[in-house]
Parts: sequence; structure tokens; C-alpha cells
Amino acid sequence: MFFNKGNDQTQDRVPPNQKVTTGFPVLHYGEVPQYTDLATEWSFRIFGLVEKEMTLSFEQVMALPTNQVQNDIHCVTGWSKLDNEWEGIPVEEIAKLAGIKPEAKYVLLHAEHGWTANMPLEDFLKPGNLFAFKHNGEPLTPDHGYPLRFVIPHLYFWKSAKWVRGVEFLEKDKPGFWEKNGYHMYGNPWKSQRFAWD
Ligand SMILES: Nc1nc2c(c(=O)[nH]1)N[C@H]1C(S)=C(S)[C@@H](COP(=O)(O)O)O[C@H]1N2
Ligand SMILES: [Mo]
Repeated sequence: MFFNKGNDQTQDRVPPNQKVTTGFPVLHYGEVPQYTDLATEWSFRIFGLVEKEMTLSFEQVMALPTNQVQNDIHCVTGWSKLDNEWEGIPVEEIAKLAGIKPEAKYVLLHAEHGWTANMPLEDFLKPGNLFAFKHNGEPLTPDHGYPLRFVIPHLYFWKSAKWVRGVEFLEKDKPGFWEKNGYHMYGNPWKSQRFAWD
């Protein structure tokens, strides 16, 4: 989806105060979940303001249509990683499945160990966002969110929940894990919306 890949426009792709890294840093709070049997230890819940609440098995999630996208990611701690390739289930598929009610205006992603991240519904639904199971052609490693992580590249990367286990649709915005701990409710990297007061 990028038309400026690899040319002198690279600078335009890096938000203020970010440094490009070619590595793939690992960043999270808490323990990396270890699964031995996804069929019994894992499920994905779609709930809140939807026509039909549901809990999907790993098999059911993996049977949904998939897509590949390429994007840049920006961590609030100052690193950006360009040209990531992700494969996963587009947000549209999740939306179609459950039917989002018109009252829904916000989304709260739920990850393993009760970790959460919030965002406006409009941002959640942006084409290109997906629930990813592959990065650069390889299955996600446990550190990077195996078996499934969210990817929303236009906000700081902390909104991209690793080990995601559900999505809740809400009428009012509700702070997630980092947002309760002083981070910005929206988190636009191009406006340096790092902390609540930015
Ligand atoms: N479940 C969960 N997801 C999370 C986090 C976390 O602590 N828990 N940290 C976020 C932050 S701050 C960043 S920068 C990215 C890092 O993803 P990576 O480790 O794959 O680079 O994951 C995000 N997703
Ligand atoms: Mo981050």
C-alpha cells in the first residue's frame, strides 16, 4: 500500500522524535503467555454493543478470510520499524460477523492477563487494520503475540494488543491498561500524543 517505499521519502514516514530500527524490539508488561493446546486454552470473544455476541475457537478464527498488509509501526518509547508485512484477519471480517450496533463508538481490546487497549471505533475499523498471525512471512513468535495480535499502525504501537483474546464494543471511551497509567487516550504518533497531557 506504500508508494514511497525505499526512496528519499523515508523521512516523511517517521514521526517526530522517532528513530528507525531494523530490529524488532519486544515490549510489554507482564509474562509471555505459553500455550500448549490452543483448542482448549484459547478463544476469541466478540462482545458488547453487537447484534450477536460470540466466542470463537482458534479454528473458527483461522477459518475467516485473511489479508496481507504492509505498514510502518511506531512505539511510544521512540522506535519505528518500517515496511512490516502482516498477515491476518481484517477488522471488517470481525465487524461483519458480529454486526456492530449503531450506538457503538469505541472499542476496548482484551488481551491475555486482563491487559486492555482502547480506541475509537472509527480508528479500529480503518482498512488495513488486522488481527495478525504472521509477521514478515513467519508465524508470530510468543514474544510478539502468538497466536494472534492486533495491528493498528496509525496509532502508537501500544494500541496493537499482543495475545489478543477479544474485542468489546462500547458507547463511551474506557481507558485501557497504559491509558490508566498515564498514556494518551488516542495516541497519534504524528502529534506525539504520548501522555495524557500531550
Ligand atoms: N497484551 C499486550 N499487548 C501489548 C503490550 C502489552 O504490554 N501487553 N505492549 C504494547 C506496546 S507498548 C508495544 S510497543 C507493542 C510491542 O510489540 P512487539 O513486542 O511485538 O514489538 O506491543 C503492544 N501490545
Ligand atoms: Mo510501546
